[in-house]
Amino acid sequence: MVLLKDVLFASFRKNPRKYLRGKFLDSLRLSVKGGHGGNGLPKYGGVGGQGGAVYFVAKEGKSLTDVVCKHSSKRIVAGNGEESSKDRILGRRGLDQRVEVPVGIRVFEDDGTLIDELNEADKSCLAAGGGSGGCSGNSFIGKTGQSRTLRLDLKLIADIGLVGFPNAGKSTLVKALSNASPKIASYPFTTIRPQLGTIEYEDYRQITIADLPGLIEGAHANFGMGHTFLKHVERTRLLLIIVDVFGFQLSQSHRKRNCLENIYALNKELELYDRTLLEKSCILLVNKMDREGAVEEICKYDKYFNDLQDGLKYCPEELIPNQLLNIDQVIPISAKSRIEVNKVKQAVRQTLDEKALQQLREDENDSERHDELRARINERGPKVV
Ligand SMILES: Nc1nc2c(ncn2[C@@H]2O[C@H](COP(=O)(O)OP(=O)(O)O)[C@@H](O)[C@H]2O)c(=O)[nH]1
Ligand SMILES: [Mg+2]
Repeated sequence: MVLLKDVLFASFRKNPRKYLRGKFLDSLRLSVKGGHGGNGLPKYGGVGGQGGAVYFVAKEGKSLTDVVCKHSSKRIVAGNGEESSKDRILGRRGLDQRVEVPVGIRVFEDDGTLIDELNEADKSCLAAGGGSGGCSGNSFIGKTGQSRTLRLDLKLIADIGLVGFPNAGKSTLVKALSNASPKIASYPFTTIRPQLGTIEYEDYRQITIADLPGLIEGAHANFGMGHTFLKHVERTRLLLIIVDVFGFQLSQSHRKRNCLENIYALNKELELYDRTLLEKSCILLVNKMDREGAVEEICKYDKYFNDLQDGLKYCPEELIPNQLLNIDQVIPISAKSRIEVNKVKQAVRQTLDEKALQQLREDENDSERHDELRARINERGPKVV
């Protein structure tokens, strides 16, 4: 019998594939449950099968939207263990559920406790264990599986995070530098999801870059898309800050900001999101230098790019940050010129290589220091290996 209620619900229920198409998800709550252990058979000392477990497995090319499309109820339950029977004394283990998630996922419990990070392809984590099968130790009664609600949080893993206000030329640059094909238009907010591109070099070295859209002045107060995508900057090793040499005006009701003010505004937004982001190395790109009058415009401000402290005298009070960006290099460019884009390509590689070398030296020093310490302890007391 078909109830009216079912008909109504069916018509209201959205098709998850359809309504999620094109939507970028970077956080998802799921409830997971391990399978119930099968009961044992006391008469024959039979042991019930262990309940199946739920695992998250990181896979390249997967998105959280794929997870929702596959498990639209957002409840994932593994199979129950088989009961022990006369024909099969040892019950079979329940079927495991392996949920494929994107690389870069962090798994949290509902109370915010971090369970695991899946930063490499094929890495897996146990989301919910199965209940043990019934045996003599538990009166032959199978146990229930673990049940909990987990939050999956995605942070893209890219070497470089590209940060700038709308229309600065982020998408144009990512497209010119890499194999990504972001949308480009002369109106703000063309990119509403982060774009990942890979920069390839002749010696096959690859560097990934993330175009992080939607940042506007006042994002900390949740204007525009707020800081939605800034969390993806946390895991990058280098910040590329890009500004339009002619500045930016969000709308008629907003003040027009020149390019120096834009740098302070970006600085402020990064600081308000997470102060530690300002400790990252950063390269400043002043874009659209091919446009008429660009050279005159940049000459007004360029001495302050390398000395942001001095430029603060021109910074409107509401934009003054407490801590200034750590600018390594300033490159005036035109994202439309191949030669200049190539300069950026070489500069980012050089900076990243230098950072990697520095890290290596620090690690070596650390290990030398450990060796020294170990030797000194061994001289005094029991041997430490
Ligand atoms: N003249 C000139 N226009 C540019 C340059 N870079 C980007 N643009 C234009 O600026 C507009 C915004 O670029 P887009 O890459 O979509 O900016 P986004 O919002 O930061 O991603 C587009 O019309 C681009 O064609 C440049 O170097 N020179
Ligand atoms: Mg864009």
